[in-house]
Order: sequence, then structure tokens, then C-alpha cells
Amino acid sequence: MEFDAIIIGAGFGGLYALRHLRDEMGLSVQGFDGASDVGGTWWYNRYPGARVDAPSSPFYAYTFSRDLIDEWDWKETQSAQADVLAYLEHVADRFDLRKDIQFDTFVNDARFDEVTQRWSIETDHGDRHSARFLICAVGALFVAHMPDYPGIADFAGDVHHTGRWPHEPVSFAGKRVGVIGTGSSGIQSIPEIAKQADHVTVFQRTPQYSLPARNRPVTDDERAAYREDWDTLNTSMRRRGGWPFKLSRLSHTEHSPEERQARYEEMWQRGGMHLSLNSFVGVLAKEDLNEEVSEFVRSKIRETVHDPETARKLLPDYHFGTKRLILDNGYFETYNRDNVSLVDLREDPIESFTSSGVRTATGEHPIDMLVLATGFDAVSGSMLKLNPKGRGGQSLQQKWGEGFDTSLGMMVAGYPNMFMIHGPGSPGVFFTMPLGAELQTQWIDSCIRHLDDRGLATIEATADAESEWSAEVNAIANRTLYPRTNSWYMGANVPGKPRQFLGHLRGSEYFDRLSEVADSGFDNFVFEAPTATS
Ligand code: N01
Repeated sequence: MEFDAIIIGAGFGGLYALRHLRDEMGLSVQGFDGASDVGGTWWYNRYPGARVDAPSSPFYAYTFSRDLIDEWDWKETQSAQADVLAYLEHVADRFDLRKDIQFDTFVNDARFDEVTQRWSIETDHGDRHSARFLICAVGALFVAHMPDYPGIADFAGDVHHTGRWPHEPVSFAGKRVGVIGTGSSGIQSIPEIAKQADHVTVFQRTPQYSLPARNRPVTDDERAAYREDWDTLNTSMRRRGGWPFKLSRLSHTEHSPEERQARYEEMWQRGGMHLSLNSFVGVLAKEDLNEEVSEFVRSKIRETVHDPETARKLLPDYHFGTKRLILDNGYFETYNRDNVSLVDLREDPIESFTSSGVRTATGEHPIDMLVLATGFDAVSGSMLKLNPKGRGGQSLQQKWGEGFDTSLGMMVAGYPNMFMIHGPGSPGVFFTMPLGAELQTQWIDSCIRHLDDRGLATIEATADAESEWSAEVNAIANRTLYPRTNSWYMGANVPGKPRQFLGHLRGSEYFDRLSEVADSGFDNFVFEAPTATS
């Protein structure tokens, strides 16, 4: 069938794009998703303990509809996966989105036809469709990263990756569970698994900074207050790159060591991201300040974990906050349980798997179930899996062989009329979603109107614009400590992946850039008139 736009993905980004392009712009739109229902990452990541890893309510939500703000009651300050998924199901019902999404359908191929100036796609059911615009809302954290330890395929027990968690309940009762990975997914799930399992063995490669989430119910008064102040909060979210909170302007050099420690303690007690964002200016950029905050968190770990040897293994030694910060609900306390043990893979690496356990340098760890909390081929992975073919049949895997060049994190030279939501070089997964997805979609709206007003067929990024954008993204990242750490932000978690900072760290500047580019008439982009056959 032929459409104006095809949208791949039915998570936060894809659902909003569908609603906007169909209902606000009057386009014919078809969505596709490999999952069986809406939700995207929230449909897949249903491991025990899964929550938004930020103080979320009510800001990890759409802003476009005042009715949605008024009618949806967020339950907790840090929303659980089931609540976020229920919210997205409600959005799908309220705006009647499901009727234009084909679920259980992966798009296997997408290619641009230079003659018709249209995108053709083929699904895993063998159906073919075409559209003038291709919107890739394929998720920044979708392609699961699987470790390839020798013998892992021979392990006879159940194996679950947190990002592909089964929909039927998983029971840990009476089981010895091995967990590999201590990022957000591991740190959120380990305390929950430990409550049920006979024994949990955590295989840790890098100890992590994790801050207390201090999750609690949202009160009726808080709900009333944010609804009353919504217009102001909404403006602040736009100005501050996604979250409405004012940040501390305090300089650490103007405070004594004792005052600084008191401030860290206050932020720790407030929980959430406060220690990072709100203690003093520049925690993620100034080495001396960062080291002091790092040491503060290490002191909290030593204080919390009773066994000194386990505490030692849990002490992170990289710059605080330069891997994605984690908010936990009792992670370090979990190591005080008798049924939890920690293997430090830097001292005692995994050598192989057997059918019944994990063999490390010092011995065998018998397990009945393996949980892989080993993360994702983040940001670029889902686009590379889709692997669209642009001008001259060039595949994205060829184009991105040495780096993930984009313009604005949304368009790629050689791929006309193809847009990415939260692509490499955009701030999506860092802080700005879902607002970032809304603003990116509104930018796509401006592109389409620009084309239609002028009788043009396509818009396309240029290689020069990509180079400029990469330089801008890297310059911002290089003013911080982030690039010094091996993290998925840097593509360092996947062997062989090009090292490159994958996101734009200044959400509000990014939002301004989107507006400036649209207002400039899409300076730096190139256009094509319709061909005779388009
Ligand atoms: O993945 P990660 P994640 N052998 O890449 C380890 C978002 N998220 O799924 O640090 C042994 O952070 C790896 O070790 P190292 C959030 O943005 C959101 O936890 O690379 N270990 C690390 O400990 C988050 O940042 C929510 O040395 C191996 C872990 O596995 C992002 O998703 C919830 C290994 C992977 O940590 C990714 O989080 C959860 C190997 N071969 C996540 N390979 C919500 O908001 C990897 N590791 C709901």
C-alpha cells in the first residue's frame, strides 16, 4: 500500500509521530512494530524492578495534550515499568492509534527509490509498502548486547536478557541465579531477584555509582500543584532541555570542605539525580569536584555494605556520572543479605560456561538461571539493524562503518526524507525524552510543510552539515569528563563499535537549534524537485 509516511516503532517517539502526522497534519500514516502492542522499550524491558531511571513523574510523559496531563494520575515519583506501559496504552486508546499500527511485524528492508522519490519497505510477513517519508522511531536502547563467553550456549538453565524479558512471570524461587551486568538494568533487578531466589551471584565487570532513588507515592497535593503550574513547568522543560528543575548555581570553590560535604549529604538524602545536578556547578566537568563527589559516594557504599571485602569490590573508580547514573531502591543494601554474593570479574574473570554454571579463574559458580543485564548496542544499533538503503543503494551499515554521522541527530546524507527520532547526535536518551521526541516530530512537520509549500519532493542532509554537527556534538562532550570513561554513551560497551560520543549533551541548546534551522528555511539541507515519475 502507499502512504504519506511510514513510522517504524510504537514507543514514545513513534506513537507521538503517528498522532501528530495523522491527526495534526492530515497525512496517511502507517506504523509498524515488531512487538505485539504499543510501548517500545517499555514493552520489552519488563524485568523485575524496572523503573524510569530518573525522577520521572509527571515529566517523563507527553506534553502535547493538556487533557492527558489532567486525566493521568502518576502513582510514584519514579514510575514503574507497568505504569509507564499503562500510560502508553491509555494514550493509544485515547487517540485511537492502534488502528494504524501493524504489530508483530518487523520491517526487514527499507530502500529509497531515486526515481519515484519514495521509500519502499518490506516486512517479515513479506508485505511491501511505500511512503514519501520514513520515520525511524526504532528505539535508542533496543538491540540487546549479548556476551559471547565460551560455552554460554551450552548453559542448560533458563537465560533471560533484561531487555527481552518474558511476558509470562519468571519465578526465581528455589533457584541459584547468576546475574551478569551492573548497569541500570542489573542494579534495578538484583534487589528484586534476591528477595525470591535461593542465591544470587552477581558477576560485576565495573563497579557503579548508584544513587538512592527515594521513590515514594505522588501525593494528591503534588498532583494538584503540578496541574495548576503546568504551563510554567512546560515552559521550563522546554528551556531546560527536558526537565523543569532549576539547577544549583553554587560554585564549589566558594565553599569550605565541610560545607561541601554537608551539601553532598543533603543532596544524597533528597535522592534522585540531585547529587549530580544540584550540588555544585560542574560535577561532570571539573575533575577535582568530580573526584570529591566520587569519594562521597564511595564513602556511602563503605558505610552501607557490611562486609569490607564486598564493599571494596563495589567501589567505582571512574569519574562519577560519566556512565549513565543509576537510581536504585536498596541496591548496595542487597549485598548484606546472606543469599547474595559478588564476583569481581576484573580480579576473577569468566573463563567459560558449563551446562550448570560459570567457571571463573578461581573456580566454578553453580547456577540454575542466568540473567543477562548486559545492555544494548545503544543509539546506533537499532538503525543499523534496520539498515536502510539510501541513494545508490548504499546501506546504512556501509555509510556508518566508521562513525555515526548525522545532521541534528535526525537526518543522514544520502537518505532523503528519512528521519530518526533519538538518532546518534541527538539528546534523546540523555535527558530530553519524551519532550525531545515531540520537538523532533514538530521539526519533521516543519520540513514537510516547507517541501509542500514550495512544491519540492525531498529534503536531505549534506555531508558538510554532518561534519559540522559531529564537531559540535564532540566539542560539547569534550568540555566534560564523559569521553574519558568506557560507557555505552561512547559506544565502548560493544566490541568493535566505533568510539564516538553518541548524544548531544545540551538539550535546551539542541531544542533551540531545531527551531533555528527550521526558521532559517533549513539552511544546510538540500532539496530536490519532483521527478517526472514521482
Ligand atoms: O546496560 P548498561 P543497562 N561481561 O550498558 C556489563 C537505560 N535503562 O541495560 O560497565 C561482563 O548500562 C557492563 O559492564 P561495563 C539507561 O539509560 C533505562 O543496565 O561495560 N559484563 C555493565 O555493567 C541505561 O543506562 C531504564 O564494564 C558485561 C552492564 O553489563 C541503559 O538503558 C532501565 C559484559 C550493562 O550496563 C542501559 O542500561 C534500565 C560482559 N561481556 C536501563 N558486557 C529505565 O528507565 C556488558 N557487561 C526503565
